[in-house]
Amino acid sequence: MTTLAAVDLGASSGRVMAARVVDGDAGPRIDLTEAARFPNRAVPVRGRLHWDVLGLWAGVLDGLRAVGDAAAIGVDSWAVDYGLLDADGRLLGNPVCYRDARNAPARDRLLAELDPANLYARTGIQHQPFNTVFQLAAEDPAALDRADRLLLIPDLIAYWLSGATACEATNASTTGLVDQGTGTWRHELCTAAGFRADLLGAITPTGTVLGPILPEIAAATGLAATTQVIATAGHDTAAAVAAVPYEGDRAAYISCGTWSLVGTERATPITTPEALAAGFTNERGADGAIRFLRNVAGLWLLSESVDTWRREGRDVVLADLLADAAEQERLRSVVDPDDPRFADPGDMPARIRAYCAETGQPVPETPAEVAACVLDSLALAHRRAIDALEALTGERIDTVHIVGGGSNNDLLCRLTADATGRTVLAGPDEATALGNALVQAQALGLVAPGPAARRAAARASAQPRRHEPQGPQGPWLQATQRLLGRTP
Ligand code: LRH
Repeated sequence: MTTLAAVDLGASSGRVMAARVVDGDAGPRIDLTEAARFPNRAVPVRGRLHWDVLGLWAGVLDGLRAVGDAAAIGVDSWAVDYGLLDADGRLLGNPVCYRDARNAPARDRLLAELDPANLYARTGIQHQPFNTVFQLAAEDPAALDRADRLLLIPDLIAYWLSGATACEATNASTTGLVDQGTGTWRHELCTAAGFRADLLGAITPTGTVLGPILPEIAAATGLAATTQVIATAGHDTAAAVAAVPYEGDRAAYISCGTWSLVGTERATPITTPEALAAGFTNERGADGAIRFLRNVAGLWLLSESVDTWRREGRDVVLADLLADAAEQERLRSVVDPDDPRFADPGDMPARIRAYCAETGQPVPETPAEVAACVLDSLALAHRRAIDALEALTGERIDTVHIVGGGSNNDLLCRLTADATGRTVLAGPDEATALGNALVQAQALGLVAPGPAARRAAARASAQPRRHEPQGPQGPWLQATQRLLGRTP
């Protein structure tokens, strides 16, 4: 039995999982146990939202100490964000959070210069304000002058662990700077965004063994000096998609947490004007396949609501809130979770109420009413994305795999089954850590190469829960039309 450490950093928490590769009857599988979990949140300082990356680093070291013994370590995190290093490898300030307000004007400026449809055809990446290319266009020029190297968050942690600078491929694809055909940097986009292309190193294939941990890390964690650091699928969504336990064809995934990433995997990208208009992106998967998906603002709306209520001094217990939300009248009022007003941190219940008032719907007052509105709306947004997926790919979808933390939310899974009229298979909840570990296991030869062997190991590691759709489709269809017709 070999133990691997999967470091998974999310927007609201980080964790270090001990992943044991076990040879079972159904072939190799991975048993996960949590070694450490620590909170994460964006911190506003002088009008800018930052990540406390050193706090996360301390959590990673604590977690590795708790794992105690590991053959290898892989790190994944949310996409697009980065740290800048000087020529001595020192971090030039706290990374800025992708939700910072600086990005949208920079995006609009760059899109006015670069034809949006043409940019989409080149990179395959949807024009989200937080794409690294737009963040860099908004970056302080003095910091860019002083910088010698840019590292995306998982690559930064891997650098601190190993001393090796990498730029792992799945996460690199989210920057909006990579050519979707060749998989290499498009230097003219660096110039357009106003930074030197040599800040970016060569793109590192997913699964590359970067080298052993530094002696100081071995001393700090008690891990053996031979512990290898592996460039696993560094984009958390790519790691989660790598662990979807598909049972057959015609399946889509929803990697559900802060975001709901709704998509399928394909051999080729779709960069038509229709795909651009429908909000779809073409990111790279662990095996180089395309993750054709749409970002839906996910449980962020609920977690920000809960934070607001707690700040107001209310004692909110999530399980009770969800039980109460399940009892509410369905589809009483719905919002478009992707409305830009919900993107920034803040008083989400007030924004939801304002949206409902502006669109002439009943205004949800109690936490249970707000939670019901959010979950109905998310289920509807899932439906909208799945319908668009079918239309854009021309392929039917019968089954929807919900993986990630949101797969533990039975109400959301049930509502998604009802709203989409499709079977929902829920779990694994730790799909990201599982995918992270599976890619490491393949790099070490513990699981055979290729997607088929990895999927078999994912299936052997997880037993999804099945939700069949209940009730008529009519109300969901009408609510979808109502939502689209009433978007303020
Ligand atoms: C989910 C995620 C998503 C990105 C967003 C910035 O954690 O990585 O895939 O679009 O964060």
